[in-house]
Amino acid sequence: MDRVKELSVTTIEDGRGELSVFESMKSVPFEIKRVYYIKGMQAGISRGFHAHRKLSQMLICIQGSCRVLTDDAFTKKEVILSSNSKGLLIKNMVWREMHDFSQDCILMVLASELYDSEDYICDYNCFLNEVSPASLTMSL
Ligand code: T46
Repeated sequence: MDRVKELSVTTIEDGRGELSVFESMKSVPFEIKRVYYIKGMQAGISRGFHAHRKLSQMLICIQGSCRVLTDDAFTKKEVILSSNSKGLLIKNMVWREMHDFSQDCILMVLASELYDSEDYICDYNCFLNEVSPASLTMSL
């Protein structure tokens, strides 16, 4: 499944702590136009449940952990994010769900586009109907 990829994040650790680096078009394979993070999830809460028509993103759990389910309409994949040294690249036209957030989880997301509510596909059957070779715009 090449629309979802685990990437390593350069993390420099010294006696003072850790520093992690994200560079557009280098370790992050797109121009970063937006950064957001989610935190403060209550136990049992899940998020996501949508795909994006155009947007590609890289998810990094900078604290705590969560489980990310992805589905490109052909293959489902589950990844546990529990380290700030691992990023999960999710290209456009991939259904995603985030589950099992730890109480201290901070999930940071680097995005290839500005926020656009029209880019979301929130109905799974609509997502399946829209998947076509022409819709798969981003390649590594
Ligand atoms: C994704 C996963 C990983 C904004 O106003 N601007 C923004 O940039 C974003 C990301 C969200 N919002 C608003 C839209 C909703 O009213 O914030 C509210 C919560 O967003 P949403 O329900 O989409 O949150 P999640 O956690 O389900 O999904 C988010 C991203 O929206 C999505 O692109 O892939 O994180």
